Amino acid sequence: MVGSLVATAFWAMVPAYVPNNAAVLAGGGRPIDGGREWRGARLLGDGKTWRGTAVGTAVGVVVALALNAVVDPTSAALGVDLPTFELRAALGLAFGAMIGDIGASFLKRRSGRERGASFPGLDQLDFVVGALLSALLVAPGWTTAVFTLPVLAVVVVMTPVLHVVTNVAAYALGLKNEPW
Ligand code: CTP
Ligand code: K
Ligand code: MG
Repeated sequence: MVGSLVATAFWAMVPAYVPNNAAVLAGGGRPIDGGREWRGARLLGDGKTWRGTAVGTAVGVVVALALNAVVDPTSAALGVDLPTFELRAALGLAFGAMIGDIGASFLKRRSGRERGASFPGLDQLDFVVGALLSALLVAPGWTTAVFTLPVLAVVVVMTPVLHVVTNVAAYALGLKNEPW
């Protein structure tokens, strides 16, 4: 029961988990805000780039399509009925994750936090809120069918744990400047 919830929650969130990590590897180039400031601080900062956002979104969608290709054998192996991603849902999850992260940077700059500063809570869940809201917007039927309340509850508990672990690992590997 709990195992199948965790498997479903993780599977359904992979297209939202991948983009931010892909952006870390792909980042660089022109910042989205073009260097512009608002009320004495950068609008978003140099950590939110066009390339990181585009590559992150694309990688999230490609990974969702790859999961679709193996959904039947994986479901059979785990004994869980894992969801197939509608293309719109995959796009919503991946792009929404990036938008959530960008929104968090906007809030960080408004609250005087420099690029790279941590904002506990927001850092771990910004992309979850962005991904789920945008998936709900573009693929409402799919999103409400997959993200039932128990699955949502698992996502909210599991995601911060996975976020901390992957970011500490990326920092230890020298891929990221801060361990959050
Ligand atoms: N990145 C990017 N475009 C995005 C998101 C991330 O290019 N939309 C890249 C940037 O190189 C960024 C790195 O991924 O520095 C790490 O992402 P993140 O921790 O979200 O950004 P920070 O640099 O910490 O900036 P902020 O304080 O605004 O979160
Ligand atoms: K972030
Ligand atoms: Mg950061």
